[in-house]
Amino acid sequence: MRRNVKERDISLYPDIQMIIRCYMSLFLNKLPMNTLSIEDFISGIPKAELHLHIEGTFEPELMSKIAKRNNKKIKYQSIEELKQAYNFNNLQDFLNIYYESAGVLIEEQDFYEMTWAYLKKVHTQNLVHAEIFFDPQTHTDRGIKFSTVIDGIHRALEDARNKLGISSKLIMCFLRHLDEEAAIHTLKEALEYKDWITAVGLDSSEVYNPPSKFQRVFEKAKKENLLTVAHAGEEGPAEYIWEALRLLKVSRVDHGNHCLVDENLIKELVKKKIPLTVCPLSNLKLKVVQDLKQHPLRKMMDKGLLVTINSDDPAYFGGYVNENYLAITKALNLSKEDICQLAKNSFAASFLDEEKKQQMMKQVDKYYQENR
Ligand code: ES4
Ligand code: ZN
Repeated sequence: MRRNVKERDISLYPDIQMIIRCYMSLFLNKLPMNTLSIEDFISGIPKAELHLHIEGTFEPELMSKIAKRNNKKIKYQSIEELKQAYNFNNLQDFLNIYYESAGVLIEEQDFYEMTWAYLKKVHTQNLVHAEIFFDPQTHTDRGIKFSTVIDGIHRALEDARNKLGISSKLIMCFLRHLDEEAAIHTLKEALEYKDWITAVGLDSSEVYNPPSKFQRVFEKAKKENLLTVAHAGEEGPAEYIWEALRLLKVSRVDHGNHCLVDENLIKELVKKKIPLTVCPLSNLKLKVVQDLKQHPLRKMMDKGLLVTINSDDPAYFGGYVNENYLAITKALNLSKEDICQLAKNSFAASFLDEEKKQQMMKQVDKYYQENR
């Protein structure tokens, strides 16, 4: 791991380092007594996750346990064989396995356990706020009741709020490979649980399923005071990001990588402060980028875009939120200041109220002052 020159040079001489630090902290009140490694710095910083599919947190071990309990067969002979199938060439390769695996979820308790496992995991990563997608149609199309899905997820979110101190918002996604009528039907079912849902989103196969296909259902959701977000510009073109802004009136764009080919679009996103929820390990696994060193995050930050780091489908893409921060930090040589900016962005871009956002951003600043 590369550190900046000043840190690397003095780290060769621990005694001298300590003397210099004592001197500087006493007289200049600048450097703290001990400096965290970049891994520990990332691990400890308070952060929010804004792009996370709950079905994408379903780890093979839990999947296997729930499949047995429900007498469901999974296609693969062993957990190892299943994990080996996680070798995707594109979004569709991944989605095929993701939908298949979700098929073992039957009871409310199953949805609870999957959600609770995720929250317990990220609690160890100092995640303090999560805005979570769920895909009701993946389950209702198999005969699972909408209430079974949302009751289980909601119960785990409440437990996390009470026992782990993690706050959360729920975002219901429409599957864009299905038609708009199906989305409208799903929205109607969801309205019974309006108090539990903050926003609607759009996910699944992007190419040939543009945001314009869902303009009416998003208008209906807006009329019900739901916020809107949409996956756009992951595999699809910049034009889909324009459509998400103009037709779906989104508050955030999920992914948004392909905005960089269109200077006018960048200007619009910057001017309107529309956040992009970027997912580095997802982009690598689904070959949206060939190498993390070529990831556009740095360019996005330099352009003044409000970007955040997220894990998307951590059970499939090889890392939760901290692993995403660390991988992109190493690939692009991000500094602690950059990481601090990204953590602050995660709150600024969230659906928390303004007072809470300010409070959390102050906490990040304090952490940075104490650990830089
Ligand atoms: C997804 Cl990475 C990604 N893109 C689109 N839809 C999704 N659903 C779950 N993960
Ligand atoms: Zn996603």
